[in-house]
Amino acid sequence: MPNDFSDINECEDNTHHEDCHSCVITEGSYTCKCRNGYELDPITKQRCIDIDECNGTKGTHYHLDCHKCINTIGSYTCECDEYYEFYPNEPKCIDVNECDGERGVDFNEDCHHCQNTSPGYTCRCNAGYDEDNTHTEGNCIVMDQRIKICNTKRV
Ligand SMILES: [Ca+2]
Ligand SMILES: [Ca+2]
Repeated sequence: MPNDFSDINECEDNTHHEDCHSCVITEGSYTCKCRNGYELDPITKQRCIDIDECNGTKGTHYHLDCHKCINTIGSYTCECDEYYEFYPNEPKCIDVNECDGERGVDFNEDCHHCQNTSPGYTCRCNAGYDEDNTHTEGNCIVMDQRIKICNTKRV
């Protein structure tokens, strides 16, 4: 007698869903294993759908240092606050070291000794100057000429 309940192997026949990353045969059907950043569609269990990490909890589903989470297919990316930059190896924001940059471009031209802080930077000044570190971008100002101040800063 021939075997009546012919179990079609959707994985071998390539009839499984195209969004099924790794087809796994089950009794009478199939399910899928999904790559990182995807989860099994809870309804059909036969395809992989993107996880919206940004819908989850900061520090759990997306990085604690991700300022503004933006979902992408298979992953997510971040927008960073001012004075921070996106760290490409991990989806998070890191402080910009302005002091590594160019005087008058990345930090104030009048800042004598730039010290990186997070965020921004502070300045240590030569004798005869006041340190103005009331802003995120520190600066040195000639004593008693506080009007002159700041903002020879980057564009
Ligand atoms: Ca995603
Ligand atoms: Ca900084």
